[in-house]
Amino acid sequence: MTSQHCILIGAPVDSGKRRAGCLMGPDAFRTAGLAAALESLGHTVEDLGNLTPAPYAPDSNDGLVFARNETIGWTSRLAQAAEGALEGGLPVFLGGDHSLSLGSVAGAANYAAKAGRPLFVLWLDAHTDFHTPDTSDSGNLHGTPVGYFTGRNGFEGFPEVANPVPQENVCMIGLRSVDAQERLALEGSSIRTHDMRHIDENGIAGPLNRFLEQVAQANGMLHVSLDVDFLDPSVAPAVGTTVPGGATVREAHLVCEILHDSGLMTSLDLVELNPFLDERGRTAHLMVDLCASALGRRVFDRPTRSYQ
Ligand code: HAR
Ligand code: MN
Ligand code: MN
Ligand code: MN
Repeated sequence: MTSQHCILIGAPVDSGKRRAGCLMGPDAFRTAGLAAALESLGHTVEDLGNLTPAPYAPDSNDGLVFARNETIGWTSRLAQAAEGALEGGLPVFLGGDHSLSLGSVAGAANYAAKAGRPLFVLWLDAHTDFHTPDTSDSGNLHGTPVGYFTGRNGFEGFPEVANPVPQENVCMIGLRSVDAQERLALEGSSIRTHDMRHIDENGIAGPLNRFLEQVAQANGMLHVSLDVDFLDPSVAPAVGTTVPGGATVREAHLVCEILHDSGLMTSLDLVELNPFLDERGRTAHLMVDLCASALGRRVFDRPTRSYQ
């Protein structure tokens, strides 16, 4: 197994929605033993501690969009951090809510552009997060990262997206809560969407393997964004936006095991963990176990699949 240098980046972002608690996520991941789990797999681990947002104007919160300026501050700091960390290893962003991915993906895209490689994004989530600030009914910016990094209009005042991720490079798996405006926008897009019915009928490995073939053929970099609510709430209760009917523990591990075997993942977000809602740390531990699977934990060795 190839040893990697894992760079843990705490991103206690809590501005992406109104229910507080994701700011405790990074320390919950640490408490659940993330660094030790990765070291036990032979990787080196560097923990950069927790980031803070770039300076931002106070939010008045008198309009619909919640904590817009604070999220802008986080976006610029996280983009910088992602671009910098990719020089030295595999960044693992410890969220924080999903608005952190406005920055982590935009930064990864800047790095990929410098490296002359295309960036691909695997979005593991109950939600598509494809809103813009104009289309969102809730005004919660954790529902907008895919809209932002694919270059949709409506993000005035946010850092410019220098290298938008092409829609055909985005694959979503686990979907079961999509707003009308998102559905409309997705229908006119080339983003690949796999809802839970598709997974029920066909299994989760097929769509993932097809996407990974595409990444490999393009010599792409691959950012993986794992939202806690990808999982079924019965096994992962510590999230503010539970949606029944999510991925099982084994489906999620299989995704992570296949990701590891592909050797393609170059950065990872662990997002939306709200430790305030957890039951004795079980969600934090499950997310740590999934991260370990994505970095090579397995029961027995099996031949590595080739994507070339
Ligand atoms: N689509 C809804 C909204 O925009 C819910 C978004 C929830 N997003 C997350 N991350 N929890 O996926 O408000
Ligand atoms: Mn490995
Ligand atoms: Mn999400
Ligand atoms: Mn979600």
